[in-house]
Amino acid sequence: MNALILVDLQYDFMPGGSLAVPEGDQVVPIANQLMSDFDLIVATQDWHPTDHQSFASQHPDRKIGEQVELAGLEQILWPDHCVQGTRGAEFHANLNQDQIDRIFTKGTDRLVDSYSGFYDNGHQKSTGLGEYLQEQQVKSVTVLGLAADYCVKWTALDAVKLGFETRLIQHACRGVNLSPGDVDRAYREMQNAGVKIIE
Ligand code: VGL
Ligand code: ZN
Repeated sequence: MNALILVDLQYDFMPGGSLAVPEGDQVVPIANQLMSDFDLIVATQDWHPTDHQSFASQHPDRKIGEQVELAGLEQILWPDHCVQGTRGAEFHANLNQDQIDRIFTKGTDRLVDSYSGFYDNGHQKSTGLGEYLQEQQVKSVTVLGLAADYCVKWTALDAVKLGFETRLIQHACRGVNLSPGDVDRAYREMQNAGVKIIE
């Protein structure tokens, strides 16, 4: 069995969203086209409470892009995004949601962020995605989505660690590039870890 993992194709990561990824919306039609090539389609959904501690708004003396310590980990502060139940947390309306077999939410614990679709950043709690893919006898996963230098990267790295043959569709990913070159570095890091980058 092979699975397609759609990472965070939500309005807040699209142009106009609160944590907009440049050209993020261009990924959606590519995701739709690829769906028919896979046995199983899963999606991750960033799903934060209003007071999530990755939000700069929760740290009055800090600004977006600065770092704090959260759950003993370095945490970049983001604008409020993907708040549970808001439009920004919804999947893009053009995404073929009928084809998605299961959705895994992440970032629900206010005290720890979760870039990977498999685990929180402290690797303490599973979202259930890994167990689900194993139950379904999935051997190979293909990852695409947003953002290439955060959630896509950590999802692909965890997929390799869990023993899945892991591919990434580069033209179906876009990144934040908080620092110039972050996206290119993310692709190199994934490749070095064993992710097969498909151009
Ligand atoms: C993401 C930053 C914060 C992502 C989610 O989906 O890449 N990035 N939350
Ligand atoms: Zn988030």
